[in-house]
Amino acid sequence: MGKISGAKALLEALKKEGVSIIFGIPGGAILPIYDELYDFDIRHVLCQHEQSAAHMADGFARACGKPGVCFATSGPGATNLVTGIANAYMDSSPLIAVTGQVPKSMIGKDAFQEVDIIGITTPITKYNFQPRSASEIPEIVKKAFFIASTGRKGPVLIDIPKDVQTEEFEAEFPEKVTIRGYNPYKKPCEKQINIAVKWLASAERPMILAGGGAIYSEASSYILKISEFLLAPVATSLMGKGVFPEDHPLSLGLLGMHGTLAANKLVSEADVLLSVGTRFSDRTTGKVDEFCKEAKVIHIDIDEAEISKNKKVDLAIIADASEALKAIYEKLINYLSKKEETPWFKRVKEFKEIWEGWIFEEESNKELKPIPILKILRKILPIDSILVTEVGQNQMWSALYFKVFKPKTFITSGGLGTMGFGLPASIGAKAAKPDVPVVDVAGDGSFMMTENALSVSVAENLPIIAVIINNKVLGMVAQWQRLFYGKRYSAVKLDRVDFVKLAEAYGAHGVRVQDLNEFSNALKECLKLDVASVIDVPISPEENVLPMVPPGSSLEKIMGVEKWDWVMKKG
Ligand SMILES: Cc1ncc(C[n+]2csc(CCOP(=O)(O)OP(=O)(O)O)c2C)c(N)n1
Repeated sequence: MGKISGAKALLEALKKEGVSIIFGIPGGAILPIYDELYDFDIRHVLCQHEQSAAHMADGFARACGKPGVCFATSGPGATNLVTGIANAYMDSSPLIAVTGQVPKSMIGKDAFQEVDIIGITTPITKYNFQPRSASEIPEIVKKAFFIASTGRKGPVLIDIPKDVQTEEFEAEFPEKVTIRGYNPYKKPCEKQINIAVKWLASAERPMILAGGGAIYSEASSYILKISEFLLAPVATSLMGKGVFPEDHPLSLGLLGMHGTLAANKLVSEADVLLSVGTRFSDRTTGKVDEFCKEAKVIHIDIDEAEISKNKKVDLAIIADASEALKAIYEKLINYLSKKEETPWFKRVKEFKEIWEGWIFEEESNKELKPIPILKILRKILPIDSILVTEVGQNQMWSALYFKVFKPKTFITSGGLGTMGFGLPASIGAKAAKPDVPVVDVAGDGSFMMTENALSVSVAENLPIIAVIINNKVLGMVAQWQRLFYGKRYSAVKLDRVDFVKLAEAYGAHGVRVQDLNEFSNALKECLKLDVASVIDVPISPEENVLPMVPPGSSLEKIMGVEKWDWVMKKG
């Protein structure tokens, strides 16, 4: 190939990894790379803030499974990426962040726009690199993609000093890399599979808990097979939403602080829990000492560090979830015959009927309220549409009441809970899946955190629909103040922005609706547009997300389900 610069080598290497889109903002320390980009056949999406660039790359990755790429300059550009990188790290999303750095000779001298981004991101990346010569770049890029997209996925940062970007070298691009001590392809151990099969086969009340790892490992089909074979109901963590079709008779929906009545109640009745790719976060387990006390817990995870970190488990299978479930299923079907109608399944049906009867009963009026808003969204959006959320009540209403049928069609900031994630992540998801509608369900507070990404959506022709469930407060904080702090509403009132005018200022379509009919019509209208749109949906600031398990309580202490006391006691 002859001599090329480090900058060009970076872009060539990214192309070889199949990168077709990059989200970023240029600046002095990354200018050689942007100069090369001028001649490159890679789409660059110019963002308004690096946090959004990282969330866009993250949203892209979650929608299509391939690593997303973002660029930033040194110093403030790099530090602005930090929230986005931490967000991707907490949710195991594959992300490649490339930052410019001051020249090598100036590192450590408090040079203009110098920051130790390697030091800063060490705890929030799966790995990070700083090439000291251009010749290292091809191998580093290959390694970065390998690390980001294998095993437990996650963000990798490459920080490139400016003089390394301009240095010329005789480039060679490796086809493959190996990394000492890093073996992401873990096969399930047969002995452990046998034990799991024995336990599951003899369980009277088996249950499956699936998390984000099950989505990343494409384990859906085996979860479905095992669930149907054993009549084992499936609950998911927030990150696992979509791995099991939520209209299935064995779907219990979300488990945890804002889980469904069925999932939270039945998990403590299960006698064997098969948990797949979930980290037993406190939001999922409630008080962990009380979580699923009666059951033998099997934990399948690719990351050994997760085993018994939060929940002490009885059997660990450290392996790719899909492979482990395939092995379990194939043994199970030789071991026993498919279960038909069990008392446990009857109980599942009973709980589900109560739950669905409540949330899906016809609304008697047209008032804008969270549940019917989510119901309308589900009714109108095609099945493949991607729903992204912000953080707060909007997120939990979506998780509870918007049924998802396919993996990768529900995108949310589960681990870090980053307000401002949704809008840029939805733009990234739209870039990954241009042919499906992408809707960001937002709270007014979250939306304002990265609202300038709307201009990116318009300028770059990546149209999304933002549905702002506008309660004019920091709703989830207000809910906690209402329920746990005696209604002392400290620092939660918003109502500062006209979102219709704001949308118009960015060149987007803006509309405010007054009732459910208007909302339906506005949504249908926006789906026909090829520009970003914002639907402002005013609701009462008093709405709560219920049911809810108070923080630190066991999952059985569900608030907001008093009318089903009788069924709770029966168990
Ligand atoms: C960046 C960030 N800052 C603060 C918080 C704490 N927080 C969690 S939910 C919430 C309120 C969210 O309000 P809004 O976006 O309006 O959504 P709502 O709860 O009203 O649906 C806040 C402030 C957070 N999660 N993220």
